[in-house]
Amino acid sequence: MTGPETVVEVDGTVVAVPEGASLLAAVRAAGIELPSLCSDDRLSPAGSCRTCLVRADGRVAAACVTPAAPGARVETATDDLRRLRRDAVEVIVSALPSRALTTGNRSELARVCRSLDIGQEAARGAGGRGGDDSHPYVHLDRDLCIACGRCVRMCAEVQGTFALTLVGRGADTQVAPGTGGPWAESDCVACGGCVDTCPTGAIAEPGPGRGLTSAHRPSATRTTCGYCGVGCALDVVTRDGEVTAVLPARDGPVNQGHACVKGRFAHGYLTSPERLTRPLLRRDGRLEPASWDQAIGEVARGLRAAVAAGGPDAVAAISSARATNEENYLVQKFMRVVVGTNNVDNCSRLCHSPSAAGLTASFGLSGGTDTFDDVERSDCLLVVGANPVEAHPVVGARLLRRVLHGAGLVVADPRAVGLALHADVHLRPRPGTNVALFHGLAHVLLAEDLIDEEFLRERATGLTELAALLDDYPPDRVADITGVPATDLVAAARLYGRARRPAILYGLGVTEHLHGTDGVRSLANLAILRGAVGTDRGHGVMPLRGQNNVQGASDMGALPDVLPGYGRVTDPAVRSRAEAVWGVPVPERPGLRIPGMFAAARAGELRALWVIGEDVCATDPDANQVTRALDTCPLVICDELFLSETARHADIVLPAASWLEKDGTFVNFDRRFQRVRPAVPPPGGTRADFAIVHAVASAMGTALGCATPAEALAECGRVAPVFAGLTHGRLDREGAVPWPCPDPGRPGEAKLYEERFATADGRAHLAAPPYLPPGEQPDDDYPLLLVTGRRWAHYNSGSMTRRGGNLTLDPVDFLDLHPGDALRYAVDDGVPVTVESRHGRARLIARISEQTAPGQVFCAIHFPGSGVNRLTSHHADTVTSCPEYKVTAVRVSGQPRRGTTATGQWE
Ligand SMILES: Nc1nc2c(c(=O)[nH]1)N[C@H]1C(S)=C(S)[C@@H](COP(=O)(O)OP(=O)(O)OC[C@H]3O[C@@H](n4cnc5c(=O)[nH]c(N)nc54)[C@H](O)[C@@H]3O)O[C@H]1N2
Ligand SMILES: Nc1nc2c(c(=O)[nH]1)N[C@H]1C(S)=C(S)[C@@H](COP(=O)(O)OP(=O)(O)OC[C@H]3O[C@@H](n4cnc5c(=O)[nH]c(N)nc54)[C@H](O)[C@@H]3O)O[C@H]1N2
Ligand SMILES: [Mo]
Repeated sequence: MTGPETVVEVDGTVVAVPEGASLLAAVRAAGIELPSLCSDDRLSPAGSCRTCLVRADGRVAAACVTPAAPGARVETATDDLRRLRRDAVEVIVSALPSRALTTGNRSELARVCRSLDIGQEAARGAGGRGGDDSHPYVHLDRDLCIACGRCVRMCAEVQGTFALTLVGRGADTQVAPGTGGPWAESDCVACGGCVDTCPTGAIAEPGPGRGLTSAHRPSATRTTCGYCGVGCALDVVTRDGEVTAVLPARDGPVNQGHACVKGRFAHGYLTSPERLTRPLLRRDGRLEPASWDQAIGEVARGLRAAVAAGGPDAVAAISSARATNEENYLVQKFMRVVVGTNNVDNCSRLCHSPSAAGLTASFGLSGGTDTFDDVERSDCLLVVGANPVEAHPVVGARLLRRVLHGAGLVVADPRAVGLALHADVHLRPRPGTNVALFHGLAHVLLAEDLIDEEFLRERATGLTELAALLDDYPPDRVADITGVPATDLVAAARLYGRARRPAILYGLGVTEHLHGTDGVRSLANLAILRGAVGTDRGHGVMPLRGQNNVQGASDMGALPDVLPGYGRVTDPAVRSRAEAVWGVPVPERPGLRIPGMFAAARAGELRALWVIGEDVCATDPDANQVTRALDTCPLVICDELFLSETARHADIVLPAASWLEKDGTFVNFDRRFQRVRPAVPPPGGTRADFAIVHAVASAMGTALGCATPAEALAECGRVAPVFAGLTHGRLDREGAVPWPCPDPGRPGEAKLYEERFATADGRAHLAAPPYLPPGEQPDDDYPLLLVTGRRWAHYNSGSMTRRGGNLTLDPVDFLDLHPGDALRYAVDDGVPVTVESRHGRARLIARISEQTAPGQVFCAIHFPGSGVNRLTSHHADTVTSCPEYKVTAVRVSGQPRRGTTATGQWE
């Protein structure tokens, strides 16, 4: 235990609990279980059910709401207390229908009744209140509601959605969605928190998982979520080789008993009839089933032929940020060792490659600077170009909780995203103007002396150049460039500058721009100016990295210019360390980045492309050109779960296992390695990417070594000293370990740079890039600015979330536009619209909303059929080639409903 303690005596046993803990915690610490139907450790206590009565220093009290006073003497076991508690439970039960206590019922209430010997006959309620089964994942049986309020508190305090309320009076009080209508139409975002806390099963997941909650500690497989980069620990319950329920782990280091709609519920894809279960080979223009032997043989033959015709650099691979570290390690090893090329990349290219480049240049390492646990304790959060409420919901909820408890919040996002509603200042820059915005904030920090001079003197470089540049970015000029009022800019800079421990979190709104790396660096400047990185005066700069394992895919060296651990391929010392382990020379010329691979394919220079778990035809920009590249490339191999847009253009499709079916590790957004374990066997006919890469290597006559994922991680630690302390065994024991972790006997480094920065001179580097405009600007032909991004219910290409209940939650692909623009371009709410850019055309459904600013429209990327990435351009970050997904000039034309004219006026 850390921190001050309180010592109390419970039934004669002396126990110590953290100061401020409740009597209930003390009773539990003494190993005694009490019923406590309105209590959940994740929530503030309510004290409403009166089932946890104890006697403290002579007075009867509800243990859950009574703080443990130092030296208190607590009694729990006297006959009168037992009777009081039993009576309280009996009163609650008497109002419920008998099905509340059926045999085999898994609810907390049923367990409590069993322990108190309360039989089913005690449940004498008439029932008849009805239910709500409108929602795919959350069903309500009103008869079982005991109005304990746990669901309401879970939704408010942990999830921060405030979707639920208690309605009715007295014995008739029950939970209901706050919006009054059916659950499916409420504000519920299906995090599953209410399901997990409900003690009676009134709120439950339909189907075989009904009644299972994390409180049961059922026999389950502990794994790490395979959707986004938060890294939630999940317990997967199975029966007969199928997933019954996915429960949030209470001891999950990041999620702490919480989850979101994807990890918790979106596993229906596993058993989708569309799941690929046999390899496919293109014959006479059509993809036809083949055996694994045939398919692997074809891959090996095709790759050998490509090398024979064009040399090793005529082959390229896109590795998967959805796949494990060990798979990524193996893919890059295969490319370097078997093929002999550095042509390997991963979707970090499309996402946070500017973070990797920018953070490395500013601080030395390619990752967030602090642990999220610290960031969450900050007193001022600056959240920039990120929408964690939808894209990293568990992190979004933890941030919101912090803000509701008093932390300052500045949100910088052109759209009114979820967190902006709670912000002290919401800056709404024009998309593509971040660098000017950040310089504006830095200007105010300097002008108002909100900087840490000692830190700048001792631990940073570049102040003179930056200060000179910032002269050109006074608030008024920045207001002109960004559209952000100067007063808001000043207010935001003061909040950040005056906070005791400010923290920066950011997302793709910073990186996916023509000048994304400049954006990251000028954002990092703020933390450096303020001395809020590598010190106890702030919590640094944290990219909210996207895919479950995008940090790991890059850490493992699935990148064209670096080997595992980020040593440059051009550095002979780095190569020779890898060569010593791999036993072959490593090619020294950096390989192609993803856009370069497509360009080489279109130019006829790339002869084979292996795409592993990335739907490039749907998610890479300027999709028409991507498709052309694949169609020109003589051999395209695709490892997939489904016949994705990319798979349709492949010559060989290999059916792959997914995260719930395989073994390995992922690295989450704050650099924590965590174990991934198979909860169910891969469907017959599929193979893990790990096995596929091994099979191809052997068919090409090379044994890659590291036969198991555990061996692959251990080998990676020999190539890359920063991972040398990490093994599966250690992670099995410790749960999560952050890198850098060079030593098996020492903890990894959660907070970086406390002594020195990892740059060559040990200092943080301020950068002074001038603001340069985005690649596209609106004009008369394309007057609107399209921003693309994410929505809560779907994940990226949607290949997994569209195959299950999430599709009911979010069935169509919307284009959000401002009411003024809707009027101007004669677009009605709910009608199909055509969106055109200089590069292509997409079809979406208009949704009129003030979430987007006038002149801007927004859509997501979750329905490839709509063609959103046919609109996006070839413009990309000048340093890293990360696409400028956030700025595309478009025009919109709708089909006005009857009653409007082309000018939007009512007839
Ligand atoms: N539900 C869900 N969750 C996901 C994903 C998903 O598809 N669905 N994908 C995962 C992946 S791969 C990633 S990378 C992350 C992404 O997570 P985020 O980075 O949070 O996601 P986005 O919605 O792409 O973009 C974030 C915000 O940037 C804003 N923005 C656009 N242009 C600018 C600008 O010029 N300046 C500023 N300041 N802001 C701007 C947009 O309005 C948007 O709200 O999410 C991960 N989590
Ligand atoms: N317009 C626009 N486009 C964008 C973005 C944007 O903001 N705007 N964001 C970009 C970003 S940040 C990203 S990360 C990309 C994401 O783009 P993608 O990586 O293409 O998207 P995903 O849907 O996550 O997954 C890719 C495929 O992997 C398959 N898959 C899942 N798990 C596995 C596995 O274990 N093995 C194998 N072999 N396959 C698997 C899935 O079925 C899916 O088809 O999209 C980018 N595209
Ligand atoms: Mo991403």
